[in-house]
Amino acid sequence: MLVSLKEAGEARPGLLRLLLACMVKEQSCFALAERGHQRFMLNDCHRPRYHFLPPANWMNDPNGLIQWGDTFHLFYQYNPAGPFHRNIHWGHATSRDLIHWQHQPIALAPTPDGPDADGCWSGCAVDDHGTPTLIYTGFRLPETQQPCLAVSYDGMVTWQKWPQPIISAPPPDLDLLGFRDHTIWREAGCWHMLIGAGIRGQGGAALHYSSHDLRHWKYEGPLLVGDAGQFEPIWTGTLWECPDFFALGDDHVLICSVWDQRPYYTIAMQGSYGDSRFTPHTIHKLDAGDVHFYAPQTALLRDGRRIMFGWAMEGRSEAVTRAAGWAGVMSLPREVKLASDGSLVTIPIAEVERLRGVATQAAPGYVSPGALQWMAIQGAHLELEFIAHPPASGSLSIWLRASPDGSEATILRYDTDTDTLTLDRSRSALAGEVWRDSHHCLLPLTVGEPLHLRIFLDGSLIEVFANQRRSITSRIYPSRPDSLGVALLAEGGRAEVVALRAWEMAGIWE
Ligand code: DQQ
Repeated sequence: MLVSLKEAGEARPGLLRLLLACMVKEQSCFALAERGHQRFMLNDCHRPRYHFLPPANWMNDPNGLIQWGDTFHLFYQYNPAGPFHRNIHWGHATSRDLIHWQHQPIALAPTPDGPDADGCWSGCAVDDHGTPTLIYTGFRLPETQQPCLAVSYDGMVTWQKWPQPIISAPPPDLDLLGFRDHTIWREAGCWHMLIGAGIRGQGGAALHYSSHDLRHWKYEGPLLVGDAGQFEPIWTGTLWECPDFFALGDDHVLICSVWDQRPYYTIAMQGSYGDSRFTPHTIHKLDAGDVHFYAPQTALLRDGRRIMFGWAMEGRSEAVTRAAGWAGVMSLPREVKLASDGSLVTIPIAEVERLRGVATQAAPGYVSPGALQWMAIQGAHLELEFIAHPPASGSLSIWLRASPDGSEATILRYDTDTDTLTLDRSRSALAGEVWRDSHHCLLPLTVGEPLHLRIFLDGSLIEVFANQRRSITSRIYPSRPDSLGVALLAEGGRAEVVALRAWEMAGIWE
């Protein structure tokens, strides 16, 4: 295991001794660090309890999501040396129900002098006729990215790397900005793979390859190339990271994470696939929380559901993150479905309800305009279900993580006149180096249709699912310990509350 003591010492000086001990025996390192960090982070009110995250340090993309026997495996981009993105490994966790997780030893670590010497970047897992196989991006400074492969013969405990990259270089006729991240599927007796890329002067691209043995690949051309200059209906950036591609209903779906100097958001395109090309008919942002729902990956389960995890990036300064000792959270597992109008939606998988504990509920009634109405609900790790008819003109807001005087609050507002749902973070934290911009999405309601929100609060993570159509994932860092309240505010007219229920959510660690 590669641990930079300088970085570790910078991140948490108190852990330096622990990490020195870790160098003696790699596998015990993880367990030791886990125990040390867990003690240290026990009182961290921003740390989520029912969303997946590593015991400590940095996590970004979900990788290699796969169902194997009766176990789900989730790998993830991980830096065991500190809460910052460097020298990336593949962390590993397992679950029997996609909700409760157990940490496993690190799966992949960079090999000095190997094609992944400076990082094992994102990729996927496949079942190669009974052998678990990881295809990932080997990264070497300054900018070499090469597809690599590793297999496990002991039930995914240890991994053996294929000695050389499985594709030595990108197609020579393409001037690329990046060549990384993999999704693989079977089609007509053959393996197919997409690699995320960006073609200089054109835009993001998903490059299509085929293979009979996962080790020798033929370039089939670009599945799709974006247009970096176009901003309508959605700007698709200069590089596509973490492509994911699958059939859904009569359509195919291509999901890409839009990058240009930095991550922006994730797009989902629905369209038709044939002759090695994809023709999108629709494109939309997958989640209105933009950068806080990034690099998602899906897996098809044996029961037919396609499920997805996304990475919820931090929304606070690097200095504060380093002091916290951890960074990055996974979204709840979501099911990817088609709504009745044929559009793609993501909703929490049904199993999430197993985490529901003590319930509180508010009586149905009306919210008069202009006066903040406090609810008898408190908490930082809650699920809320809110069904209401907003005023015919004006807005209805639910204040979350609100301090008793209302000065600190995260405000989720539905504006009837503009059909817009807004997650307003401007007052989420009265103090601290945190991001305070708002997220918006259009949510036109049909005649008589109520606003129906499911809201998941988990420390610094908030996930909102609106009318089974839209989601907003974001990060908030309330500064006051008493910012735990929930209140309603109608403006411009009276709102009718049909139901407001809340559950205390249980933790997910086995
Ligand atoms: N994260 C990985 C890359 C990917 C990016 C590196 C997306 O493989 O493009 O950690 O967040």
